[in-house]
Amino acid sequence: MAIAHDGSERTGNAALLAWVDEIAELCQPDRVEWADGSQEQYDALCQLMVDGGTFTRLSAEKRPNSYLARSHPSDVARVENRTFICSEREEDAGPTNNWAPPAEMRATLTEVFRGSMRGRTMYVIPFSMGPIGSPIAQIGVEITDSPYVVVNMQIMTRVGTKVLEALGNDGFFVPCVHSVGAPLEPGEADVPWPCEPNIENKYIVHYPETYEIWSYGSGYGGNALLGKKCLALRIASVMAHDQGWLAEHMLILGLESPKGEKTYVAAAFPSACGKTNLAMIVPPKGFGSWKALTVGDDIAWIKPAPDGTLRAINPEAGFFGVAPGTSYDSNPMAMDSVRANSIFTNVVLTDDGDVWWEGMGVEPPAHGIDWQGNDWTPDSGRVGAHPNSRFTAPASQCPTIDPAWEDPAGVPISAFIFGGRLSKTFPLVYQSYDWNHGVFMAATMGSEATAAAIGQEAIRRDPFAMLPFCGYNMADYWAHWLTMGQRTDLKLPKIFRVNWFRKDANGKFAWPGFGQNLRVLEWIVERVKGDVGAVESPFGYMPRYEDMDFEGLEFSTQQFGAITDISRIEAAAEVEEIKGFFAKFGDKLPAELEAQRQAFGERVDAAPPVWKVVA
Ligand code: O2Y
Ligand code: MN
Repeated sequence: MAIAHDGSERTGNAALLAWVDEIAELCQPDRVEWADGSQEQYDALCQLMVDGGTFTRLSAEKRPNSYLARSHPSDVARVENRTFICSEREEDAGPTNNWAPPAEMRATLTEVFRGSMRGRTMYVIPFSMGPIGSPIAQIGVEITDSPYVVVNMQIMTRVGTKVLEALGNDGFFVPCVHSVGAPLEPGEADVPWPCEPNIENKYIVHYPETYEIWSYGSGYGGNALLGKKCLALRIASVMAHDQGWLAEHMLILGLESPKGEKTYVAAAFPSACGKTNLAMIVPPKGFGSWKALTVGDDIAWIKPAPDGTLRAINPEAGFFGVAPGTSYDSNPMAMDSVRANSIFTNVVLTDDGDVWWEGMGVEPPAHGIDWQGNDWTPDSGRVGAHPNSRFTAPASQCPTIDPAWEDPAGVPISAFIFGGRLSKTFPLVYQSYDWNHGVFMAATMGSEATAAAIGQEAIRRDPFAMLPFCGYNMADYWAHWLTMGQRTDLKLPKIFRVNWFRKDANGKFAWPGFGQNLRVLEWIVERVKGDVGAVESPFGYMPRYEDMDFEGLEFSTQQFGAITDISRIEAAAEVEEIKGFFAKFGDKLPAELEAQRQAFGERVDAAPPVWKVVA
């Protein structure tokens, strides 16, 4: 018998009501509660979790209205080997995704989800990815048995009654079903972090043809907050392909020149390249006349506007950032964003009711409780915070949030920037010769392989930083980007690659990075406007020393050489390695990309043994 709930008082959307009934019937929760987006409901759910031991309320003085959660030790990150793209044909998922036949997966999941919410409340969360009503936004509805998910979704997305109003009686929504996979028998006590501890029993499943998401067994981050990686990237990348737009793993940054001109850029980086720091970059001392303003730190949805510009929204409303390494030195804006109204997961609890993590830039507490709930001291020989510990904070709390960050029309993108962590070969910055060359630069990006992986390939490729997030065949995704470049009605952004991580002959970073990266962004903005020079190199257009602004920074022409010289042998090795990488995509590889590889090879062959910006 269907469980009674007040859904029909909230929405006349018959498809939504029928789907909620169907999922309730399958998962057999004790009750159903709809998320209305109110502060009262948020506070009540937080209190429920404090009472149940999931949340610890932090000090009202030190972290007002903030909480700490500790996950189960087995449930600390996204589970890529249990993430599936279930397209009808295996080739449509492609060689970089796990594929399973959809009918088989549906049968498996029906059994896995049957009764999975017994003893729990099933929450229905209507959410908007993007400002409600924006032509670029999409509506999703997540069903979950985790109150932790509800409150995190309330920070990360726009949730509740207003979304149902925008959905109307026949609007489209992406259905997202989530269960922690820990039903309770009658009288059984709950645990602070229920989940399915066996990784083989976790499932993060996407049906790209029907735009559906099912997630089972994990309560953590990208596995459970289904608006983020599952909808905003994997499913949205398919929608974008179908509908002629772009769903990208990119930050969005507004750069204001001393003249007050605003230029927006979108940038993609693999993990561990300082993406969040760049999204909230603060101009360095002596370079204060440029301003940087944040629109988004992780995801960009970009649609052609009638005037041909590509306009981007941040589909999220909050930051789900990595805590370790975040400090007032590395990212003061993130630190200010988490001063209140935030949720911390798997960091250290200090004795005075605050939080601490490695790399926070403040002395560790003499004593605290670590991410696993154990007593911890700095000399315990263990980290206090899990390396993937997180903060969830409203984006509106970022002091440098861009005034247009919630503009339903989005912001016009003038440049795409792609990066990686590479200690040699790749210069600080270069611009593509044209759109197809830019797509080639992004398709082949990546970071240096760790010592363990060296031997197979020098660079771990992460095309467009989309490797775990592209919901279809990566080669078809490249083809989609190439197609966008053929549209004569579009004002296409210029494309750049950057590398903050080149090392000098002594093995030291050759570029100071962090706030100084704004100098590179200045060159990029001026290139977009056609206001600054460049020279042709084997990689692309590169700045000369005099094309960059080093005022206030001691940076010699020799140091500039250390981040711009190109070794012909190293570049030729890159041309060869890309051949092996492209081979994985077989016949699907767009011919334009192999042509770009060959043109790159010809430029490298024609270069002197050490190519220099000034010969
Ligand atoms: O580990 C997780 O579940 C989160 S992963 C994540 C979170 C915020 C932004 N980006 C990412 C990512 O993996 O790219
Ligand atoms: Mn990300």
